Amino acid sequence: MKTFTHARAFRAALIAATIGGASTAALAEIADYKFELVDPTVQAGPDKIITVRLINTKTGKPVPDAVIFATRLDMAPDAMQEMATRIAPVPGVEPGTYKFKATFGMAGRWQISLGAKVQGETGTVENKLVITAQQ
Ligand SMILES: [Cu+2]
Repeated sequence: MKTFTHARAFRAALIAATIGGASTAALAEIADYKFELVDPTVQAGPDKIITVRLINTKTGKPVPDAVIFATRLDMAPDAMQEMATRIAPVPGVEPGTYKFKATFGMAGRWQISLGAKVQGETGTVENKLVITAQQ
């Protein structure tokens, strides 16, 4: 991977994020929920844990007991969409936080695609978050 490639990919990712944000906002009934990374960085290597929190942005509170699914983890932010890795849920301890295990085979930026069904709400929360794997 060359720095030049990464700079170009970064601009493409920004454009994609803007488009993605606009379509998410259109789903009014579920738009008050979002995912955030507890730690935006992770060590590159096998069996690393990603922790995300599902937040109700109106109350600022974490949302427990949601049905969470992670659909994809790949290096799209660094122009390597084809470099995807398997992602598996692992039990969380804190209510409102959700954990996944994945192997980060390469340092750089990875995009995790997340979905959630929230009790009492129709629709699906869909977010893409970027996590940086460090050497
Ligand atoms: Cu890569």
